[in-house]
Amino acid sequence: MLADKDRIFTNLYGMADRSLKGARARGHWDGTADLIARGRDAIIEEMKKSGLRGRGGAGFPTGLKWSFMPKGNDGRPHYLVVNADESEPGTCKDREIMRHDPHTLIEGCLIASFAMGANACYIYIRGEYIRERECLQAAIDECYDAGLLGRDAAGSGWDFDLYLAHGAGAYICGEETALIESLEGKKGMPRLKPPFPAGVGLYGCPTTVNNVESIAVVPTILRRGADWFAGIGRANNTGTKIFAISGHVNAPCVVEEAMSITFRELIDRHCGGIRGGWQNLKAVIPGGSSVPLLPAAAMDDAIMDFDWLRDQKSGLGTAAVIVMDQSTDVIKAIWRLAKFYKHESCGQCTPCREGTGWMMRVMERLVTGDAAIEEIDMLHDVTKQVEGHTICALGDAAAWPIQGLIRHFRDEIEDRIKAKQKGRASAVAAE
Ligand code: L3W
Ligand code: SF4
Repeated sequence: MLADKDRIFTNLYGMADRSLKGARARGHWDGTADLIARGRDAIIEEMKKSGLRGRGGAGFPTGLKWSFMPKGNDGRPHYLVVNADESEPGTCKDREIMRHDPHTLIEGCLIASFAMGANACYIYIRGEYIRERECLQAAIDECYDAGLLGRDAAGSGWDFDLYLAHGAGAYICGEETALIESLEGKKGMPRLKPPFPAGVGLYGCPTTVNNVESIAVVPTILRRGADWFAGIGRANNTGTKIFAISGHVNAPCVVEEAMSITFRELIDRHCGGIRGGWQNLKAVIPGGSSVPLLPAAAMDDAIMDFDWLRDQKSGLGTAAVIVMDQSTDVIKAIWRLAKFYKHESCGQCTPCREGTGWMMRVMERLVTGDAAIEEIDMLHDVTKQVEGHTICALGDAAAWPIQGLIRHFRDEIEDRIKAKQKGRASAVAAE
């Protein structure tokens, strides 16, 4: 369990003043120039030591990612891009940071940009986040007025500009290279990787794309030290983590907790338990719609972190925990996700463009029971044809929830098909 003194996001619920004055009172922007004076290499080393892994879904080590940025000056500007296109179903954690704690993100942008030699940073914010955009812009304006951004930002000697760019409602623009395309004014379509953005990113220049939460924790890690951050959670899964818990719990919430907290403690402590009691739990999607669901039995001793959930063939993803009780039609729930991915596919690669539609249509028949039993294996085969064969991870994200459904709820799918067949046979006999 996370002690109050270890919370990074001290205004997650908007109970305090989110303005610069309030943020300063809570310790933000305190000695920023001194943190920067440590130098690029020292900052990147400290981030590596902290063990921070990206909070946007992939869990890639943040310090390592920063170290991919070229060290020397090859004449190209460097950029930091903050991925605030929070669109993963179930995910609403970055929203709370931008609404209520924008200064920790802005200070993080300055420090991270300095560490990577970037004089400019773009925050790409989800188009629907209008209120968050206004909060963030107001905070950015305050920072320019106070000399924390712009020339000699925060007295650090580093010139730094921060821009806010608005998305237009496409989920795929949360994929880092589609986001870059969109920032460049083009249609948001993912690029092939490699080259990775660190080599060829925004306008062909070295770019690092990081999630909002990943950047917002940077100032506190540097102030309190990598060892403090690494001491929370467990090896390879360190630090604090914001969970967004929705669905059939008594009190859905967004909460900052220790990484590797057990599922049971997370739900009992912060959500008042499962609706109807723990025996009523049916399944959980532990990390946003892109990771496979797990059945109740697997959640008994579940540890909410990257490695434990990966070992269960699921994942921490964005830490959007979607809880489903016994009243849930899990087949229909996964069909709804299949529909989402079909709608959000950018269509540029065949396995995803065709596969998402195909998977959605079979899922539709599984929901009503109007499928043949053999179609379950056929559907699984199709997910395997899509997985790993596409330009970006959306193809995998569309395949994995269906694989999870078949892995854990095959009986329920078969029962529905058999019940439908039996119903049909009885109707024919009655005629
Ligand atoms: C340089 C190398 N850079 C990897 C960088 C890469 C990226 C990061 C992670 O997808 C996942 C996806 C969604 N040299 C590098 C390198 N990098 N090798 O490291 O890369 P990768 O490919 O593992 O993941 P990704 O493409 O960033 C992200 C899943 O997250 N997801 C989706 C979340 C959606 C949101 C949202 O709503 N905005 O976050 C949730 O689980 O399915 O698997 O930066 O460049 N050799
Ligand atoms: Fe577009 Fe899907 Fe291919 Fe990604 S996997 S590039 S979303 S068609």
